[in-house]
Amino acid sequence: TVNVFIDGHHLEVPETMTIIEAADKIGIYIPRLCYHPDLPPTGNCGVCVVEIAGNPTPKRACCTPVAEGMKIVTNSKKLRSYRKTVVEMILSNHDVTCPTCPANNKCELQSLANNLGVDSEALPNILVKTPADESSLSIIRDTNKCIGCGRCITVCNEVQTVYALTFAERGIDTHIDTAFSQGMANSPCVNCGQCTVYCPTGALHERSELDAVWEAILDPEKHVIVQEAPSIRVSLGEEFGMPLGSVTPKKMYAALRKIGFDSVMDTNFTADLTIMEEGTECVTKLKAGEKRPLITSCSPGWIKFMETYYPDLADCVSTAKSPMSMFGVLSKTYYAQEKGIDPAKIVSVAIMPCTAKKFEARRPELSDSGFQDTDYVLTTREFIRMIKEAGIDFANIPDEEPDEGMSFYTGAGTIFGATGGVMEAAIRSAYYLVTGTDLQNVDITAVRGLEGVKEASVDVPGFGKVNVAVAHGLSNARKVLDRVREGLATKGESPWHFIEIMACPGGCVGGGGQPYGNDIASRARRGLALYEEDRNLPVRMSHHNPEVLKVYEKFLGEPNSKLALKLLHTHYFK
Ligand code: HC1
Repeated sequence: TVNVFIDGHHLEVPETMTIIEAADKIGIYIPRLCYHPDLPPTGNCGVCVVEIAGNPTPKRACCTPVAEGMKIVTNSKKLRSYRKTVVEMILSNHDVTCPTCPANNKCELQSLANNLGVDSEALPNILVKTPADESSLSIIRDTNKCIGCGRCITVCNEVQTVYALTFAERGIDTHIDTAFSQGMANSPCVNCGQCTVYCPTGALHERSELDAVWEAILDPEKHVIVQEAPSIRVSLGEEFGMPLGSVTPKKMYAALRKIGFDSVMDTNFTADLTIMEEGTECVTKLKAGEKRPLITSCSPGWIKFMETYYPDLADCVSTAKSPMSMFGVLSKTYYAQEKGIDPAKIVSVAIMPCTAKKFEARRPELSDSGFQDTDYVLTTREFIRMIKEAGIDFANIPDEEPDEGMSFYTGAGTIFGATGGVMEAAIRSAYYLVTGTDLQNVDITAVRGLEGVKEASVDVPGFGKVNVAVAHGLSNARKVLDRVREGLATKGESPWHFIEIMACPGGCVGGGGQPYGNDIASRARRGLALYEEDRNLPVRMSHHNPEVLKVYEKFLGEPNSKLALKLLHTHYFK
């Protein structure tokens, strides 16, 4: 450790720390723009400059390590003037249309300019506007709002190892771009949207489908059914003044009904159904002594990543559709039939923490109902806008129940939203499917938490050890997949029987469509909230979900039946 003095405060910190980390540790906030504590620093913007005794020029706190005896000043006339100049230069080349920007009130540049007293009206604006990249079904990249901080590049290349974005050209012409300016849709982008999470401005955001959903709701000819992903219920409260990690499914249903959806159901129901289908597929493979692993299929960012970087493992991916897509197809078949509604009049809307779900919904494979199974996907952020637009006081809206039919869920369904949750839910039911008895302790804690790769071995009587692995964030997925490849090549078998992969760090609670301020600490808190809900639910295993059993009884027959395979399974091959 070393002794440093920040604004006169003495502290002892590891010598590997940077000045900004040391200051954060004692609650001294150094203004910053390109720096984010979740990401390695790039030192691009120069806002976080500090004065160090004995150094004639200020240093960037994000990439200057502490040293023994260092005396640091974080706030002085000179520093305020430097910071203001940097922000003024950025703003004079920025599309300053804040009131209508998707990041309004959440924009880090906006709040920094405000804090520093920058008068944007008085600045010359030299921006030469260029059209936004709207090629992607999920993500819009508006370079007029880009400040060149490089966070999107860092998260895309280092955390996700997707390599869709890069710095292009040199000197004053340097800018962020896709390879050969071909647009996001023609890049390796997997639509995970982590770039939209870490973008400090509105340069990267989801393609909004809000207007189309409002239009459907207001059309008396349409029957609009809505589903909400597991992680939504633990992410809404934070935007409405409730504590981070508040569990609010019943306020969510009430808000959806007030907005005007005709039928309010729940994705968690089809999460349970997914376990029945995927669990059955897994048990069949285990019994057959399959040497290749079964890998979960519900994260669309992961599916596209597989298609791009690991197509040789495509046959290992479960054929079960994601819970969202199972819901979509059932809404236009089972539900339409039960309610006597013409499926052509049904508009199926999904509220997801995920930008890649917008891409998934439009995959041509996912139209087994005879229509596009899921019509529109709104991110959590879009749903929040919708709640605000409708003037709903979310924190105080009285709780309501969902509609019946496709809404009952178990604890297993709700933990899908946290990394390891799908695996834990699957183990709870796979055990039952093999042994015919329920697990005594359903808490599979070895697969919980934010460790990048988690492994466990489960003893299944009559079968033996089942080895499982869980990876979240695509750089972690690579570690697992490379070992699978190696195992298959050298020993003819995978080290694990069953693998869960989620594209986003933390799982869906950290999805690319989650509320602004979606850092690792918030993801951890939301994940814990899902486990808390699981603990408090009366049913915790998918195979005991009464509505799921009813769908099998009335419509599908049994798991992996001919109809179930037709409607609930697919093959993702590029
Ligand atoms: Fe997810 Fe899933 S858990 S993929 O993370 O399997 O998006 O929350 O809805 O489909 O259920 C997302 C979350 C979500 C699906 C489920």
